[in-house]
Amino acid sequence: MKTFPSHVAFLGIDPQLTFCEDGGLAVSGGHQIMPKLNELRSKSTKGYWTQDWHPIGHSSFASTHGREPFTKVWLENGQIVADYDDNAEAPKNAVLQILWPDHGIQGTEEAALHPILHVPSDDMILRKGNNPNIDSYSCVFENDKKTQPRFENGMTLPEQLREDGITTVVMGGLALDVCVRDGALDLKKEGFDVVVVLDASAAISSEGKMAAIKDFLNEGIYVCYSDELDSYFHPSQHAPAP
Ligand code: VGL
Ligand code: ZN
Repeated sequence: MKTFPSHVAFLGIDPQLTFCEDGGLAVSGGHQIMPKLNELRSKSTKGYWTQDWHPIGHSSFASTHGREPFTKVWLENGQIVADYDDNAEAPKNAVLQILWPDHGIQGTEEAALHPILHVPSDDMILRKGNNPNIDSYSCVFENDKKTQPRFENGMTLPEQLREDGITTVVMGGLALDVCVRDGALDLKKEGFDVVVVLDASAAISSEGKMAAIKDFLNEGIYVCYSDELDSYFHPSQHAPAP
């Protein structure tokens, strides 16, 4: 097995039971990506993970507002100020929120990283979604696009990656069309090379998956399957072009 060069790190996004079949916010195909994440992790010297980590009654939960899951609303300081309407202007200072079923509740069994994952003890885990009033999809910015999730040591993910000499991130996880998408786009904006591995990710919807891939390609993010990574990182072993 070939390993990644030392400037390349593995990043696993929210690979939690809560996003797998039978979890609070079940993504179909969730369990099946876990062996792929193990394989990618084993190819990298450095590993980073994120964990969706919400308090009970989080403002992103439909139940908090007595609403149906998957409705779209405008939130201000965690309170609904309007329903989302395709034709209406965005209320000032409000953040668009899809209301989710309860998921990723701090300390619950289903919020833990998936039990089949091999997570070396010095890997770093970034918990996000702690603030009851702000949802947090990306591993770089919360959904207000201002505040940043931080490791226990106080560092943001881009700061930690730079300190660790990482320039390229190979990522996968759940959900491809929400947290993987937003994290990949923000890491690219921060100047990292980003590779999203499709067979190590699963999406909430197929429309969302296609839209995310379109965004990745527009922004210069690489999209591939796990069996393509060896030739990507070790191009000298490519067959010569015809
Ligand atoms: C996620 C919706 C809500 C994710 C987290 O990890 O993709 N999606 N919270
Ligand atoms: Zn969440």
